[in-house]
Amino acid sequence: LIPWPKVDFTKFGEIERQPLNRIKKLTAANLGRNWVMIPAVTYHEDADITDLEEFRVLTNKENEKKGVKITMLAFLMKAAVAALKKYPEFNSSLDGDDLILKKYFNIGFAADTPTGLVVPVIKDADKKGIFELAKETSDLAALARDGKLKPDQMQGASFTISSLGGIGGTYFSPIVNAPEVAIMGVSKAAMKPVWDGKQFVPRLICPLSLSADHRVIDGALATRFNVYIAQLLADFRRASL
Ligand code: CAO
Repeated sequence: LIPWPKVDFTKFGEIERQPLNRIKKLTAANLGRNWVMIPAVTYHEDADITDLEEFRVLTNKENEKKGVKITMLAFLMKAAVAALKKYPEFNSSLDGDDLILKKYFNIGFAADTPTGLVVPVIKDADKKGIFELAKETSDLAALARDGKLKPDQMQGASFTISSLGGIGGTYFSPIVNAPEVAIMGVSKAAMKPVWDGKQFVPRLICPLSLSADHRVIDGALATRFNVYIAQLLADFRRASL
């Protein structure tokens, strides 16, 4: 690689120098390595979450007194666990010429904080219900924002979800969080006209973007995984099959 350009920016105008904090330095080193070393491809899919969002809003109304709001992220985690069980290659890591298949389901989620990006981890997400997942993600996100996450609360993820849906966006290409082999990006759901065979009907469509390490996961498998997640989100009864 040729050296990074060294420029005296003061020649062109006023500047301010800000040293990167510890989190930003760590993130930069990790993301830089992952971007260069992982041959990742991003696969996009649209999930119809009209009925799920209606159920989420209704359930939250019925449980107002419970003090926990169920979130789309909790359903995404549940759907991810079901898809990881169906397609175990996604719950793996490369170790030399071996693939390590994990029998546990720890789901990391990207959390935006004032000091940078951190990834808290929900341990044993397969053993937790939607309310529990929602409560734990919101507690961990609050700890993350306050800079109070302990190292073990950020370790051991086997798959990561990066949800930007509360902010906006249509699709994006998340960077795989090594040594994991895939990451699911979620953007903002929007009402879209969908053809039902006779007419266009308004449906709430959520964009999903799955980046996967091509050394482990080929395009057909990634697309099957995405299609399955979209089917689960469209009709969550499938998760009980
Ligand atoms: N589509 C549409 N709306 C969505 C949505 C989606 N996919 N996901 C969440 N929302 C809405 C919710 O309905 C909620 O709306 P109301 O306030 O009207 O109820 C609002 O967004 C907030 O949602 P939430 O409380 O469920 O929180 P969240 O899931 O959006 O966020 C967290 C939690 C921790 C993921 C978030 O705070 C965060 O940090 N996101 C950024 C992650 C990030 O930086 N990723 C990039 C990493 S790579 O650079």
